Amino acid sequence: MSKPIYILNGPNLNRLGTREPEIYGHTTLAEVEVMCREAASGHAIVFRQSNREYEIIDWVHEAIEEGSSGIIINPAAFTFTSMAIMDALKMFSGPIIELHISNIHKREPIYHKSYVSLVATAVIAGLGTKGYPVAVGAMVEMIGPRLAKA
Ligand code: CA2
Repeated sequence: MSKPIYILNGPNLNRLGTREPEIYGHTTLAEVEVMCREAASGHAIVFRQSNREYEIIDWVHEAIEEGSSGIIINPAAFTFTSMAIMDALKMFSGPIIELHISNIHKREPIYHKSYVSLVATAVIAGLGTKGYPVAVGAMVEMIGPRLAKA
């Protein structure tokens, strides 16, 4: 049985679907979680959100200790500030997909320098919330099919 894919979400994403729909759309994070589970082809998913940097770091450590098969992370504003999340991700040996709902490169210069991109296997940005199931599909391809229990 493969180990879970961790999908981690950073600050304010618990409010997704409630403001700036022209950038982030109308879909809520709970609906995004459902989309991810549907795209997972039977792989286990751990889906979490926090407004606290330390909690995201602890979850990366948990993913490492659990032997998680891959991490998908939307670090939100921590993308541009957190060397600590970058350092934690560096310790993870599996694939990492950095995900953004908006195309951060099309936005103001403060959104252009991602610490997480320096350690990510791949980056998805600008697909809206549909980027999440796309990331899950890509992750499933990278880690291979779910193995049935012997
Ligand atoms: O596009 C993304 O997914 C971002 O990671 C979202 C972050 C922003 O700081 C990044 O530059 C790009 C902001 C998340 C704000 O959360 C929201 C809360 C309510 C409605 C919409 C977004």
